[in-house]
Amino acid sequence: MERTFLMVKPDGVQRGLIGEIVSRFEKKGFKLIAAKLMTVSRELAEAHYAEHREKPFFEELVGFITSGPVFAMIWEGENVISVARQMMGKTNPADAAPGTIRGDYGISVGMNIIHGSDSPESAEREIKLWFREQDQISYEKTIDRWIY
Ligand code: RTP
Ligand code: MG
Repeated sequence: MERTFLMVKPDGVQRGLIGEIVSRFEKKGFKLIAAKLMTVSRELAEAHYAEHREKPFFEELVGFITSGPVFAMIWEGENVISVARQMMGKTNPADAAPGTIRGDYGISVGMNIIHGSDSPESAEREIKLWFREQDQISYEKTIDRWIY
């Protein structure tokens, strides 16, 4: 079963959106594998956003993600990587459809509430970067037979 890395960014935590965001993925039928509230070091932020190192917004991005606690999560389910991206909406909340997380709660591209892995390769890399193996919980949910 596929897994993805999702993170409520500092703006989402400050605005009290952790519960709302967790609730959306729970209700969809995905399974929570790991979660933690944490502050992000500059080192971790730079590693996480390494693909954007040369971009003009890199400093702003690292500054933002280290500016307050984030809520990091691993979620599991069929096609969870692409479906979670759809549930998040487009990167710029101005382009994100109503009904998506960024479409419903975001205004600016710099503070767009949530991060989600954009491919299987990113998901594997990010899960390893953010969580230890022993903090990822494998368990049965009996409701799964009503989902799959
Ligand atoms: P994320 O990685 O945070 O989940 O967002 P994403 O895949 O939708 O977008 P990505 O292209 O990976 O960009 C990472 C974050 O950089 C900020 N950004 N700012 N000022 C700008 O033009 C600009 N472009 C991107 C956004 O906060 C985006 O989430
Ligand atoms: Mg991205």
